[in-house]
Amino acid sequence: MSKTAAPAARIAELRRRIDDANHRYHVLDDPSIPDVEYDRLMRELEALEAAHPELVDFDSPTQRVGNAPSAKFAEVTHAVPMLSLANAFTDEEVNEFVTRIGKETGDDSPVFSVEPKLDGLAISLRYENGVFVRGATRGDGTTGEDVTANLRTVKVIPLRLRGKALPEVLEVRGEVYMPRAEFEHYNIWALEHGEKTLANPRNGAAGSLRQLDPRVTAKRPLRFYAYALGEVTGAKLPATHSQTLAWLRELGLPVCPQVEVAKGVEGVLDYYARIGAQRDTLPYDIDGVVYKLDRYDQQRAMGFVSRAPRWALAHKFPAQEEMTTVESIEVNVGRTGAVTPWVLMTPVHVGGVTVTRATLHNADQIARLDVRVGDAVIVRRAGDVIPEVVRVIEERRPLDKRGKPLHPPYQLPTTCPVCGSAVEREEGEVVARCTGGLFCPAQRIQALFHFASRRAMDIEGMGERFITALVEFDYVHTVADLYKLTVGDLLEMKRRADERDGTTPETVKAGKVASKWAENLIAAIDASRNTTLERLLFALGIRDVGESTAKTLARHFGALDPLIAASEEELVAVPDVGPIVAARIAHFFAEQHNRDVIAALRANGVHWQEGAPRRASEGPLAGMTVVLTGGLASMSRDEAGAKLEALGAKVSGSVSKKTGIVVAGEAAGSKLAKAQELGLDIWDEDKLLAFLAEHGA
Ligand code: 5U1
Repeated sequence: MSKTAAPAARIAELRRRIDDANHRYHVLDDPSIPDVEYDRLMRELEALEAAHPELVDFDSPTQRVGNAPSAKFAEVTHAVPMLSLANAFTDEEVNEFVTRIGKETGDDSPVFSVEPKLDGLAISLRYENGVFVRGATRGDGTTGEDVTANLRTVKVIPLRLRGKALPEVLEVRGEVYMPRAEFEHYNIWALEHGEKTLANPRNGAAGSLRQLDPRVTAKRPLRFYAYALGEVTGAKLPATHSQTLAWLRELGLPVCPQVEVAKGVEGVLDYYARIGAQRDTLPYDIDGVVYKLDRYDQQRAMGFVSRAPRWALAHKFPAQEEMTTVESIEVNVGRTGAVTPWVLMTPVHVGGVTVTRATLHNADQIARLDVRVGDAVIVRRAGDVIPEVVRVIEERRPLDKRGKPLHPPYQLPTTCPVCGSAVEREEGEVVARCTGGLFCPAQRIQALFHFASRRAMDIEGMGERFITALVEFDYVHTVADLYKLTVGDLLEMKRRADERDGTTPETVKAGKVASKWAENLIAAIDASRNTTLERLLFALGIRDVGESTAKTLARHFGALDPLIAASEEELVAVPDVGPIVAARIAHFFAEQHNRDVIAALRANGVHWQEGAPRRASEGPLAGMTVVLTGGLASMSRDEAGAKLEALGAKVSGSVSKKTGIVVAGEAAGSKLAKAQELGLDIWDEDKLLAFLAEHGA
């Protein structure tokens, strides 16, 4: 249809094409048109609707974000109550559940639909004749809050269902959640834009939906997975839950890709173990898995007890949140001077590990939580991330005789507890920093620790105790001083540290062990002199220059001096370097003391190979993102990554629709599965080797 066709017809076509592109992009993860084309269609639709306001429809893709914040949410009575789930924590409880079903249905190996239990917020979506008309929170199960305007901003939630035979009424229940990576990205963005950061993905999801202004929700990276039905009229339901999920997918609703069917108790426990093993690598937080009897006739036979179906069970992973008491509030001073508050707590067992410390992130978080000494707090440990305080239980706050809190609100120190320099917080920054720079021993220790770390200069044996002693006894002021150390220095320093700590006795054997230790360490320092430009750049600890940026800079400039001489404009031209990072790099090299350190490193024999600049637009894999997964027989993944990068590729750790090639080695797992699901180009090791050989890498 041409653009000159009647506006109503063109508007209908644009809406259909945009809805289709949204579905392909957000639900199927398989974009059909480039972003620029999408933007163009959207702009054309907006212009047409602006010119013909009488044609604007509530379900138009332009109408996702309204602009009137509401004063409060209206109440919604659910046509069919939103259920809760019985919980199980042990295999025995799961066994009892399956046995009970076996007895009551006569099926001794029943089939279950098995699903991850997402850690988000349960909601209900109501579609009438295919159009999304209302969305509500679970509330108490009978009455929830009307959050329609906010849910309309969640792009994976279709405003109109797909297909021809649509039910008159379809209520879909599911979970709104925030993917872990998107949560991290959001917080980085929020820090850069002076907005409040989110405490964790679950709070992020729940808090975002409860915003009175949908424009705020629209900025939050929310997703949704459907997992159950509410009221349905005007449609014949399938016979099983798994078929229902397939039907919901056809209607354009997102369903979690990890949903499976499993048979009997062995099947469900196997699923529990597999999902448990993948838990830290899944893109979203979960707190267990859910088993649902698949056949609806069997579900009906089992019925309900109060609000929980007897045909479903949540099998929870060990708790990742526990309650404990704050014993003191301390601060750490990091490599860049960042002052990070944390709490020392009464030891508590969380998710299988005893924890005594939890981070409070920054002053904003302290203010938001109002954590005080003596408070009872909920601490949360997710995957291998640092435990964090998520909530204070205010009712348990210790009070004095007059009923006033025993401890005042906590304030960050105004001077650095390590070096006494002022602690300052720049305008618009969330993080407060010690202004002592390398004068501050804490910053010096962290800078050395980072410099020596495996992915930087890779100096084996430089543990924290040793580095602390080097700084405390004044053997090194800058990282370049490491290369002036002698075996004699190390032995002398060790003797002083032992004397002070009253540790090792002076025996001949101890003396020999110490000599060997010192010789090994000096040899490791010596070996690190021969390095690469990208390792050196990462090791220097320039703020916001991580491994990936260091690699890009090394490739782009080829040598250190042109990078030192580069202006901010030249730096912004480097892929993935934005104005803030460009300013940080330029500022770092403009400081005379940093240039002195680099000169001293060179003078002390640190060297690396330099070459011609290689811009990202060069090489046979230029512009291509490659993910390596599984084990390779012929080389390590790091080596393969370096070779691919030398051919222009960007090597990434996660698979997405933007990934160009996935190299799958031995025992590749969830990344390979995702690549297959997205229909990406997948190479085995032979294909990789042939490609590298063909391009002389
Ligand atoms: N994955 C999943 N989570 N979840 C929560 N399925 C599921 N089902 C639920 C709930 C409360 O309830 C159904 C049994 C209706």
